[in-house]
Amino acid sequence: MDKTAALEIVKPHLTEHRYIHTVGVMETAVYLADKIGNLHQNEVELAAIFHDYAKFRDKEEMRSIIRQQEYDKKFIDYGDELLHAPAGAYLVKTEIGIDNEEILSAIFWHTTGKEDMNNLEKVLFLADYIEPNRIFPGVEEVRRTADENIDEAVVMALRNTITFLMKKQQSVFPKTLYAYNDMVYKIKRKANRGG
Ligand code: DGI
Ligand code: FE
Ligand code: FE
Repeated sequence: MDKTAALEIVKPHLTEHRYIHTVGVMETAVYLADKIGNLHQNEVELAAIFHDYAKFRDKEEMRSIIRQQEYDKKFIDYGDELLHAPAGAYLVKTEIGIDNEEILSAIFWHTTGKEDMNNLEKVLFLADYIEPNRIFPGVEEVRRTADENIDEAVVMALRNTITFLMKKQQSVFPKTLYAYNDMVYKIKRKANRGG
């Protein structure tokens, strides 16, 4: 499926605001992927185009998908904002017919992150955070960092999200903390080895 066809398919599922966000994520993800170098552009585009596919689905429908597929129950317990990522991955597979596991995994983890993220998972997670239509405190610093070092930028995005949730007295999905710890550890280990 090419990007034009994918955008036409996703459009009726999104509000105009969310569609504009989606195009921003797509362009940012391709930009970040170019820096990394070893990703397939079409996979990057499709992951980005469909990442918020389920954003406006009925919450109970999404909960029932998570139960039926036996995904981690914590996706239901830690706040409704998390539902659209795993439910979206499932619906993109079953309704759109995308069965590329890399794309599906990037969509599945795009909200929370997880430990040991691969390049496509990092690119989508970060692009979702820094695409040009995002405006919130700290985003400009993450954008600048993304130009220099994608891993450092992912850590900043994770740190900001965790801090934001904590300030609002909200719980933090465990995998988000694992993602943060895992990447901080790997960046330190790399620095200690001298590159
Ligand atoms: O779907 P988007 O708005 O483009 O972005 P997203 O999929 O990253 O969702 C952002 C929302 O998810 C935002 O309200 C914060 C929330 N969120 C992200 N990580 C966690 C989280 N909420 C909880 N409870 N726990 C998390 O770890
Ligand atoms: Fe999302
Ligand atoms: Fe998004």
